[in-house]
Amino acid sequence: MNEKQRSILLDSSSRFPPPPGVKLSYGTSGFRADASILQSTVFRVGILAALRSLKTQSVIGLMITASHNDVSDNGVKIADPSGGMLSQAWEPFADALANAPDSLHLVQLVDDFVRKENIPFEGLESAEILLGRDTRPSGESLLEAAKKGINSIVGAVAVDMGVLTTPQLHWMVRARNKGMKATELDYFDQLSSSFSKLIDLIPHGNIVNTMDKLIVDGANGVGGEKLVVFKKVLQFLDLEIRNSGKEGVLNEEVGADYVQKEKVVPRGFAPADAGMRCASLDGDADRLVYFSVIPNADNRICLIDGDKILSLFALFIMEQLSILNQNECGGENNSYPATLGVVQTAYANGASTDYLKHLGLEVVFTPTGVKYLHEKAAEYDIGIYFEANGHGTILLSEGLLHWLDGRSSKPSLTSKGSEQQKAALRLLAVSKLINQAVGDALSGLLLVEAILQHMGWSIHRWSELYHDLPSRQLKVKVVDRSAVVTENAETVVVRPLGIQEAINAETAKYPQGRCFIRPSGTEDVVRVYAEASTEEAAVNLANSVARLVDQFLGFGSSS
Ligand code: G16
Repeated sequence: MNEKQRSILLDSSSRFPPPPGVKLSYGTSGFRADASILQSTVFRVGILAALRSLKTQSVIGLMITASHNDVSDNGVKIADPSGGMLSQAWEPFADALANAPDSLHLVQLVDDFVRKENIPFEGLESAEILLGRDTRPSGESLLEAAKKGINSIVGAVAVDMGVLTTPQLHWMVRARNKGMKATELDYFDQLSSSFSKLIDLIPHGNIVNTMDKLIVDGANGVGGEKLVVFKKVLQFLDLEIRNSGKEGVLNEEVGADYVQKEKVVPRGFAPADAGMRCASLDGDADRLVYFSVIPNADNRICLIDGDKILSLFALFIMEQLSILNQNECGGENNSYPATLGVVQTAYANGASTDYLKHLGLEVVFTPTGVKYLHEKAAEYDIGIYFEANGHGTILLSEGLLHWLDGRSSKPSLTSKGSEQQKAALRLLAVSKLINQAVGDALSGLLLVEAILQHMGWSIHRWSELYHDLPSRQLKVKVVDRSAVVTENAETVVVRPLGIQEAINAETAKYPQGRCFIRPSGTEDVVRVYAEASTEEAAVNLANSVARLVDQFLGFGSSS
């Protein structure tokens, strides 16, 4: 690092001292904490983003959001050139940078890392970082801190894209690096035109619920705001948007996280909505769940979670692949034997996994966190991944897309207007509609709507695909959540010693019992998930295991 760069870094970082006594970790999805202590962290992630852009010679994204967390929290994460999450290989550097005690240590860390990674750093190279933030009040000043961090690397330019959903920013980074146009208008254009294409390709006679209204809970966040704008250009969908941020508090008894965990109606919905098709976005619109209000049932809902969205997507993709696997004379067509796989986490309801396996699908498990699921799904020609909380997408390989649109050297598809060609066009439209960078509630919602219309299904028909096993999730506050170490995709606890045996003994008391604990990567809690044959049993199992967590990990109260 030359002298000029060193002195700029020393000077700027001395204005962003880290909060004393706080240790942060990059976590499931970037750094998250109370917004009041994040200035220094966000400034430093700005530096990291600039280095990542220099290293990859590509556009990088930096998003200020704490998604489903309380409005008083905030966070920061990086989008890599592909639009996906920051390479895991850089996470230790992110942790070290965020926790460097002072400017001198910070400059030393950057210097060492630049050498180790061979980052071009002569002050001649350029770097570009797209910045986005959600609607949290703290976002504006944190974004300024990020800009200061970026500007302290010579040659780096910060481009403020304004208030965005997290998936919009990921989409823009990906689009920019592919040489495509990448404004919000381009995003809406691509989504609405591919949605219209899917609707055009619906077999005659199937369209039954085109006129049915979909009611969306926007979590009082950015997703609701964006949908209000998007609705104006969207055809073939009757949308009513509630909790769009005008009145209520972000994520407070609204949004996908609340609906999925509590299984009750969010604010703004009433018994009069019983039977309607409803959907809920989370605070930064990267998660989506559906629900319907149960009539006369004390605010309870019939939840359609990420597992069931995954199942719907899988059925549609399988249908298209099976059409493609036949030739026009009804024989087999193996010119492109596409691989299809689905990825879940331990939170997936056991009934969903059984259902997917019963369909003949390959189901694999990873730890929680889109970064793990996405990586696994990318191993297939078509990889569908979803967390039960509604975070997921479908990835389609370049090889498959080339074949579908006739660019590959393999024998191509059959004649214009054939069923095979329509199936190919549907998959191509899916690849444009569903976000290829990350889970995206807006694009996921449009795909669900298109598939329901394609199938001619109501929300009730969809929900009947299988019946969830009763489940319960709890959070337990502990002294130090990092004391919990898990393995086997978070299904087994190896630290503290003895707790797994105690969990096993408790679980064995319940028919169809399944239970695990894991430290959250976004909140300062240990999470408990329990499943059993009845509602009461699932609740009892979760409560007993929460008590075990208290006993083993210090004091605390489960909620
Ligand atoms: C983030 C991650 C998700 C994860 C969720 C909860 O979602 O992107 O993959 O499921 O956090 O993680 P944890 O249980 O570790 O707190 P979001 O919507 O908050 O960005």
